[in-house]
Amino acid sequence: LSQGRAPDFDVIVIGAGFAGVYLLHRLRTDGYRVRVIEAGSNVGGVWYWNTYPGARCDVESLQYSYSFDENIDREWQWSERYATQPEIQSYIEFVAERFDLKRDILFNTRVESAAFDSAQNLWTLQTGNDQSDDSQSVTARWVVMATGALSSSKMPEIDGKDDFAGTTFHTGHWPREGVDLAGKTVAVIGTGSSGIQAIPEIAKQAAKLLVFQRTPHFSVPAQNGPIPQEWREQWDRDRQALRTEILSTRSGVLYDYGQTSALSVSDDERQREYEERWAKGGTNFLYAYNDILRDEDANSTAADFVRQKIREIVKDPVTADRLTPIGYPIGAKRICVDTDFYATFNRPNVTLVSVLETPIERINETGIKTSDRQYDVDVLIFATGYDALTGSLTRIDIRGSDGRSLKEAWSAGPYTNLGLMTANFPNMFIVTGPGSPSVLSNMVVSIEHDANWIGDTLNHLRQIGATRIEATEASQQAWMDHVRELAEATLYYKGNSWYLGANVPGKPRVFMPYLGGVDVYQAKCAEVARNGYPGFIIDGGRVA
Ligand code: NA7
Repeated sequence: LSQGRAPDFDVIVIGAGFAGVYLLHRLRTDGYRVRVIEAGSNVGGVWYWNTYPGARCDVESLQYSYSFDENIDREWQWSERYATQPEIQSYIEFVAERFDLKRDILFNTRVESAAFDSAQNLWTLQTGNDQSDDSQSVTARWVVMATGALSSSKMPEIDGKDDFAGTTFHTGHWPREGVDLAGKTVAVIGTGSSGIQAIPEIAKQAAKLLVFQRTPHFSVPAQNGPIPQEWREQWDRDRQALRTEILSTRSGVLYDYGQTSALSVSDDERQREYEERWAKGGTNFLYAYNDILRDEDANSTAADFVRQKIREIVKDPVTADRLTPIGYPIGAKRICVDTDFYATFNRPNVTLVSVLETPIERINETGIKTSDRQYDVDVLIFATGYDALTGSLTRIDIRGSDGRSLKEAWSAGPYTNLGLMTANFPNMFIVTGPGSPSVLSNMVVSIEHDANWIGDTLNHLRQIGATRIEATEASQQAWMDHVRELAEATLYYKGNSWYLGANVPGKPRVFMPYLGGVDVYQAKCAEVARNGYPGFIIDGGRVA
């Protein structure tokens, strides 16, 4: 680069999911030259890739949607309480079209590397695509990683994965042309949220379904259906007030947050409360009392209730036993929300294999070999999860101001100030990054917040004529200590979850989401901006 060359763009946003789509609209409206780079052929992000049968959101549709434009909010009518993947995908496309966003999105293009030039304060990105070996180079002053917290899929460490001769894929890369499962013997490995949503649908299509489960997960019923008329009317009437109320909650979701301890009420009353919440459906169940995620005894009351439900629903006692989660608190691994998951095991064409009892030895040409037998299958589906929060960032070769890669900088765990920036990677912002509420909040609410904070920050920098901002090492150390302390005070710390990186061998055990609440988090971010960005360095130390 010649000295002083203007960057190709003011901002490059990586990813065109909920975050990238809104960022493009917001930053373009504010007058920036923005380019979004997206690996898929359309907008949507995880909702573009996760086309497996049964894929659906487990936050209510009315709340899992943008708030920034009242017109789109009014115009779009969700058909169900919990929207399906196709409906969410159509919604994101509808928004992209409304604001004519696609003309500034480069599709079918992957960012392979990004390097910061400290002399000129700009980023150079190398991109590639699956169709050719060509690599393009593009520069920008600012880069926003809108790459998703659960978008880097994770294959299991099982020998012989490549030997399988039949059809095989990960739920996060379901074949776009669809798969015909009729008459087939299908195996699903993994029973987290994706598996639990897909399994009941696959069971209806396939001749035979084998489910390979490692840890049984806790799941509550969605009780999905049409949006109740009175709720829809209330939403239409009080939309603004409800949207504001959402921001005053811990999770960015209007739940019925119980204010008392589970241990402060009688057994009968507690049972009634859990029954009521079970019948209403959704993760609201976990908020029945204020100490379910803090106190082991309180937690056991909720966990035992779900265990009892499993025994009631599943007819074969051995299968019921295998499906029953033990040894970790409910909620410590992300709670799943299902439609007929447990009842699916009453179908004659469905078999549960516990790999804790009979471990998978290897995958071979015809199927799966466990310690006790061979299972021949036509289709092998991995519902084995994601390298959460950091995976989509560290798989890009990102080099900061000292030439070090992000992967190296985060080798002992991710460090960010407020989840938004990391030291030595100036001018790079992260949306819903590690250290922010992210996956423990309503993602759309957190995405809009982060995008607005980034937009406001860029406006501030433009106003003062600054070309560089970075987080300090001290601020991110303090912030991540705070994130850890908050987590240590809860039962979230007691599960082998992807919140802790436990599902990826070798990943440092660091609790990544911020647990202080969406309300508190957003107030803290606003305060930092208001106070002139303490914890960040602007233009090498100039006082803003
Ligand atoms: P999850 O929740 O990480 O689930 C992955 C599942 O795959 C889980 O049951 C794992 O068991 C299982 N798994 C992983 N590796 C193996 C091996 N080697 N053998 C057997 N089973 C294995 O991912 P999801 O896609 O379901 O959900 C991710 C999030 O996306 C979800 O929470 C929503 O927020 C959206 P384990 O529990 O590790 O024993």
